Amino acid sequence: MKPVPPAKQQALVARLSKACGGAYSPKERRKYFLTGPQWAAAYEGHALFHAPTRKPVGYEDVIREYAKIGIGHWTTHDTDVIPTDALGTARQEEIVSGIRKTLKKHGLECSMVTTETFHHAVFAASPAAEAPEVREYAKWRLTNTVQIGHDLGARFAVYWPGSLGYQVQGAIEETNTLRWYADGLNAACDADIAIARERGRQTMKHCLEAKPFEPAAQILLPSSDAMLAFIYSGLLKHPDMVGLNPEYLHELMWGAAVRAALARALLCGKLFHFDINDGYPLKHDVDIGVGLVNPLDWLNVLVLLRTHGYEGPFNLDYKPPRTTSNWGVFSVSFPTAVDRFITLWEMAGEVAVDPVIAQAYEALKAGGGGDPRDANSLAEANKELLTLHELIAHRLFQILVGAHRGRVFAL
Ligand code: GCO
Ligand code: MN
Ligand code: MN
Repeated sequence: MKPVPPAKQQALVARLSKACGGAYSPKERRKYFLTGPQWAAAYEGHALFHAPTRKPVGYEDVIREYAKIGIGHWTTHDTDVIPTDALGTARQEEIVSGIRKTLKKHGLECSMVTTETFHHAVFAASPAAEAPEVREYAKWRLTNTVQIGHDLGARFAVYWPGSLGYQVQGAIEETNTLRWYADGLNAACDADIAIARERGRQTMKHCLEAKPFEPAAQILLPSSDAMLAFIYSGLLKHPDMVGLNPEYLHELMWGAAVRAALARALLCGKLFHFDINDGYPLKHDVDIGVGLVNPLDWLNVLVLLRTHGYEGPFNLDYKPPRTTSNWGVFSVSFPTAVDRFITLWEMAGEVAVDPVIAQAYEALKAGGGGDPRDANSLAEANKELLTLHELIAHRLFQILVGAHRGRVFAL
């Protein structure tokens, strides 16, 4: 094949993406509580070892393109849209009112706001630094974000304390740092209660997001489970207002079974929000689009969430790869991520009503009888039934590849 000239490349990608088929309509996509982060679409492809490969994109473009795709909700960090120096000034009000207008114009809602407490040099020693003035500043940032959230009608606030940790051991005293971090969250919840009362609105759901590695070398709250312990530690003034925003990849990164991590959050009533993406265990935070690495695991995750009636947001917190162009972000990356999610969600519905799986679970729960005081008799009584575990896994694979609907390969 001859080289494809740059002017013809978009048309080629568009033709091949059409050839993939299976795209849902924007109307169908809007039925799901899918939320699109400003920072995900605006990610320029940069990293420690990478120069940017894409041009900056502002909120107007992101919101307009999300609307076209059928992503009905938008999420943002404070500094994704407001320069640090403009926070709390009249410029903030102007920007927030511009965002409100743009959202309205395109029929989108802002569902979640989050505070950037990791990028700026002021947070070099985390938002819970030793210096009381830095902590005062962090509290102000968190409460300012809560106010922006109310201004934009958001129902969720997310906190990712990735800088809460250390590079060298002994430099900080962990119990102090955690207490100081709790003070910041308490200030955010208090501000929320006051603003909600004043404006006749509901308070927000405050969601903690864990990541086991990066950017601190050692992280004080590295997993969703650590955060549950923190919520119930007695340090929080309003533990009922605080829950979790697990991220699929962040649990997988430390080698967890993501589904089990989510199950523990569900049991505590703390699964408030969910960041969806994909990647590999024991690697850095590659933030790949949902379903591209672990579709079978994803199917299982969604079976669990459907079974338990999870109704919170699915936040598309991934990073379009550096090899995708600015045009490709909105024409390929986001629509295909959304469509894989919806397909997996539908498959999870099929798992829930699959007669093979239903009968297998029922039989397993009925058990094989036997004498409850006799280990050998119990083992014998259940021996053949337990083969169903592997059969269930095979059936899930069949549902993933469509074999349950008659899709066949050469037999
Ligand atoms: C990551 C994190 C972030 C957070 C975001 C919200 O992957 O590095 O998930 O994307 O979700 O900062 O606070
Ligand atoms: Mn991540
Ligand atoms: Mn995330």
